[in-house]
Amino acid sequence: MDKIRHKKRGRASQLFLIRITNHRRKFFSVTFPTPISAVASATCAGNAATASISGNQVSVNCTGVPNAQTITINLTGVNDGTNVGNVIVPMGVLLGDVNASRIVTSGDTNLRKAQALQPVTNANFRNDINASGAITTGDVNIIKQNALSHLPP
Ligand SMILES: [Ca+2]
Repeated sequence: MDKIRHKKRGRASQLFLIRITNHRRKFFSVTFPTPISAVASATCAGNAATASISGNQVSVNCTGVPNAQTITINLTGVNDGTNVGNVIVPMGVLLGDVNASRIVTSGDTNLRKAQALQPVTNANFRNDINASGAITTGDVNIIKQNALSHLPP
């Protein structure tokens, strides 16, 4: 299950979404309503990150992301050619929460089992928790190890 969040920030007309595109690399992208020409800097959970721009999408490569916390992705100096501003995106990170329910339960185990041995795609990559490139019992073990861990309210 893909994790897509719609957030409204700043100007009422400004809408963007964040999507985890590749959790192996802690790689996130933020989509803006207009093409972006520059981003001055990026951080994830306070750690320096790299940002790359493709049209109206800014991809952020995060490192040192803590588990079971709501982290903040900060983009400073986001420039769309007309406006320059900073963008703050809060995002929950929870290892083993395959179904994005904000808590690790048997529901995550069941969803992972349904994807067992399927090829890892953009649609089911959340099930490959250990980033091995395959959906196996190793992923279930991580869910079990993190059972009942949850994001803060
Ligand atoms: Ca869950």
